[in-house]
Amino acid sequence: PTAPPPPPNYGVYLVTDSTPAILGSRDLVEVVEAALRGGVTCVQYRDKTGAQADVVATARRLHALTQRFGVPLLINDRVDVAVEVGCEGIHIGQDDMNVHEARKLVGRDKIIGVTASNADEAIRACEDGADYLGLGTVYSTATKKDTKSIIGPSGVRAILKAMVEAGHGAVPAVCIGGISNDNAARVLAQTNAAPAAKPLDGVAVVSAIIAADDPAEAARHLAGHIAVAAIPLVVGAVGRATPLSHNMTNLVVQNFAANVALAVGASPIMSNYAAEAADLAKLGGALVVNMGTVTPEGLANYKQAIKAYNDAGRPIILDPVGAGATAIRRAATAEILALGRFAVIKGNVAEIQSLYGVSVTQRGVDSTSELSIPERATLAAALARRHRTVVLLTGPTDIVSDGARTYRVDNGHAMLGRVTGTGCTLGTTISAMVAAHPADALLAAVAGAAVFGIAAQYAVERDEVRGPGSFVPAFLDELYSISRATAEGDLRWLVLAR
Ligand code: 3NM
Ligand code: MG
Repeated sequence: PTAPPPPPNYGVYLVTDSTPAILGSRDLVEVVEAALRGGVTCVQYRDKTGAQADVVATARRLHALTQRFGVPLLINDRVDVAVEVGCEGIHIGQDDMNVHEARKLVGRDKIIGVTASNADEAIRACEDGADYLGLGTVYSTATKKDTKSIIGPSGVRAILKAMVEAGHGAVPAVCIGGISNDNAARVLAQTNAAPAAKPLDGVAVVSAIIAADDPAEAARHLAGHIAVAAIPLVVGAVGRATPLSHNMTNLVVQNFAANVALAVGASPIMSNYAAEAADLAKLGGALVVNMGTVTPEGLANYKQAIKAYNDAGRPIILDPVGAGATAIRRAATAEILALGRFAVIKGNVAEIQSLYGVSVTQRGVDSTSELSIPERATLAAALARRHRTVVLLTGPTDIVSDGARTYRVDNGHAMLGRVTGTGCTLGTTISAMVAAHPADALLAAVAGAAVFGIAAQYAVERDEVRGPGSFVPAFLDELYSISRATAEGDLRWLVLAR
């Protein structure tokens, strides 16, 4: 089944600059390619002065590249170039063509972004049908000398608030101007600080990437800041929504999974009877299909529930426990993968390899593989691309990938492997995060994996924890208190490795 194309992701938004002062003597397309490898999610080609034929030629090369990465290409100002190249849209400033004129030229389906430096401009752009806004100038910058007002993070926040009050809270927004790897985390924290009306969807940069010695590494850093900034937003959304976490799971973990769901702020229901799924799918939650104990009856129930959640447009987390262990499980997972769409597929290396079609021998349902981290990242990204999903590949380092963006989360503790059901309850945790933050299942999964792993780290440090038995209650306590603190924006505990 083919999923609808994902909405544009403005998280790490690259604006290009071809001037020698910023690009140097490098080839723009090569620099953008490196940036895309590092995790850039949206590219705006900005060349105010180049000759039309040159700009069109470069735009075509950039478009071939961004299409390979599944990332939108927008053209700054030069609407005719966008129309000629057929790329995904345009970005216009207050001094450029107005939105109505531009819309007539590019058509309904293209993206139109608009720069705004105050609430009036932002609201007018939204009313005119802008698809997203660039808010700035945040800090003065050598990249654009004719900037009008320097508004800082507080100015960005005021515009976001005005957008929500005017009923345009759903229009994505990024900020621009002087954002660097040194200040991105602070800008995001200040802009999104509680009570934030609406968080930023990303940051737009020119020199932080184009002028960097290593554009891929610079993009990777920025992507890390975006992910860390998303964690309190995701966990806070769980706390506010108390989303249903519907678990179709195995006998061993039902109680533990329900307690984990409660600890992270979700509302668990453990129901393996799929006739209920159509009603439950209407409640705004997410479904966990955990194939820990596969039976013919169970498989029929999974299939019915998956259809119900897909029909309702609600996310499903697939946990193909022991996928490669037996012929029965291989066949069952193949059947399920062909049948439905999944927001996240979570598994250890052997399970993910099995789903990808690598023949593996798996002992029991425990993880045994020895793949290196780059090999794991490649595997996760490949499976994610094939099924248009997010893959969470668990291990001492968790890998989370949507095929374009790949994160590693190094939180966790070996004690998680000495207790049954921690993998399964991670699936439950992810279901809560994705239910509350469906717009970006990748960052929701990163947030879930990070919070889960950090709770384990904190639990083992407690005096009373002497082994697996005392670990479990301590882990639940930490998960509970970390989720609450995170929802309130307290990130002091957070150690997220990129
Ligand atoms: N537009 P850097 S500031 C292209 O405020 C652009 O609208 C801005 O470059 C605006 O990331 C800007 O190198 C340049 O500071 C941003
Ligand atoms: Mg402009």
